[in-house]
Amino acid sequence: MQSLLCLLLLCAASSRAFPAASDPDSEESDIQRAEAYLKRFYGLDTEKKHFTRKNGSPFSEKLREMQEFFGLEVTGRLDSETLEVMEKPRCGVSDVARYSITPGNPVWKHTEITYRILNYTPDMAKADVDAAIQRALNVWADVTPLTFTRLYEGTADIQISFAAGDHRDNSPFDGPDGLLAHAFEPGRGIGGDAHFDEDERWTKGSERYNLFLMAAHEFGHSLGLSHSNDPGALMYPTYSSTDPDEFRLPQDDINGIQSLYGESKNPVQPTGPTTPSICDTKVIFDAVATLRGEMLFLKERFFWRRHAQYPEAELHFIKSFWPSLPSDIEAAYENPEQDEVLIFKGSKYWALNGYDIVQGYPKNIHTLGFPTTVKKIDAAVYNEETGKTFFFVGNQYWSYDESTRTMDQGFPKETINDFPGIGQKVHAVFQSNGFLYFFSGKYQFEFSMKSKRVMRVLRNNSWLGCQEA
Ligand SMILES: [Ca+2]
Ligand SMILES: [Ca+2]
Ligand SMILES: [Ca+2]
Ligand SMILES: [Zn+2]
Ligand SMILES: [Zn+2]
Repeated sequence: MQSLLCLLLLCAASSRAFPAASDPDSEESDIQRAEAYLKRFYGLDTEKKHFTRKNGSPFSEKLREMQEFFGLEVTGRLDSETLEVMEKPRCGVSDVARYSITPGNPVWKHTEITYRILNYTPDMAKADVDAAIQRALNVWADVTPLTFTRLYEGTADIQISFAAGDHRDNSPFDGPDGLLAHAFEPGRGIGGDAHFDEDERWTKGSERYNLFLMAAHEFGHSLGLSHSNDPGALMYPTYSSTDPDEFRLPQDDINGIQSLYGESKNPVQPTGPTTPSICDTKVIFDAVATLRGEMLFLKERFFWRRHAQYPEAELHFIKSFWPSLPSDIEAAYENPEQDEVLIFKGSKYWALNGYDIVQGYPKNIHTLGFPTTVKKIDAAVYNEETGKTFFFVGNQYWSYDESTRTMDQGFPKETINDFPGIGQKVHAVFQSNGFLYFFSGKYQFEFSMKSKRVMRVLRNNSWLGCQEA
């Protein structure tokens, strides 16, 4: 388990830095793995005569379909990015609607749904399994008129079980990782049932794989939802990198389930988080920092990673790169001399060295010399020319000397006095080519350090590479 996680992180860290392996043996096995993936999740028919992988062949067409679904560059070629996504642990249900001939999705005709837990995993206490299943069903009950009643005998609509390998439904599991679980759409018999791969280690905490998160996803299928291509959605096919304690059902899933069953009877309709868009011109970033020539734009559970050679920024979960970091980061800056990115939230801060968190962190911001009246940092940026880091707090800023590791005398000062034009609270700031880019409310200000003035006002999303007109 631990080694898979490291492998994934390594892949993520190195995918852009190194070309894909060109060893012909590994290339052939990559292609075979890709074929198996497309066969299972995209209905690729490998039994057809004259099967080829040429451009325009069924293989490359299905590959394009898969690349489009996951928001990858649509090339029809098996590149390292595509392989990386195929390696991710995921749900066993296909990404294309299985009964495309039947219009609409099958749904339950009754609202009082029954469920039964047929057996338990030895990985968790029974009471914890019961609680995870119940909470996962409540995720859906909270936003629909559906109710879930537990049966202890007989046949329920949703029969829940743990099984390993072949378990007689023509959809065998595959040992640890890979396929984690699957569920059947509403219907009689096996319809609605949810199966969890017993070869996984199921947990109630944040370690992989959290049973509640996976069950909430599977019950979406049990109720008639198919996979969503919104990377922030619960119904996205790969295992969610969300803190189970902070989980809230995303709006995309609420819209999906309500289109099948209608709104909840609750007088206040629940709403959920939406996945940020690179085309939102007024996006408010929590923090922005550079990282080894790339740019990181942090927002809620996510960050965009902008690589100079690629036209569009990629959206990732913070947790999929740094599992122990919280969401809603408040400030971040890169200190290239130390090769560290410092991340701030509340009175805590973390030092990242690439994809590792430096030992001994988080630390308290007051160890940097802030008085106890400072409860959090709004934005931070390192100035390469002076070796000073500016911390912005409200309408004031502080200057920290990285070489002596002390706060400079005479601070805080009013931001507007030293950065004319930057009068509001600073949400995020970073440095590039001698300019500071201040994000303040709906606008971004390009501030020249030389001439000490704002040169341009930009849209907040100007760095993300939105392709829309
Ligand atoms: Ca059933
Ligand atoms: Ca598995
Ligand atoms: Ca901020
Ligand atoms: Zn699924
Ligand atoms: Zn099964």
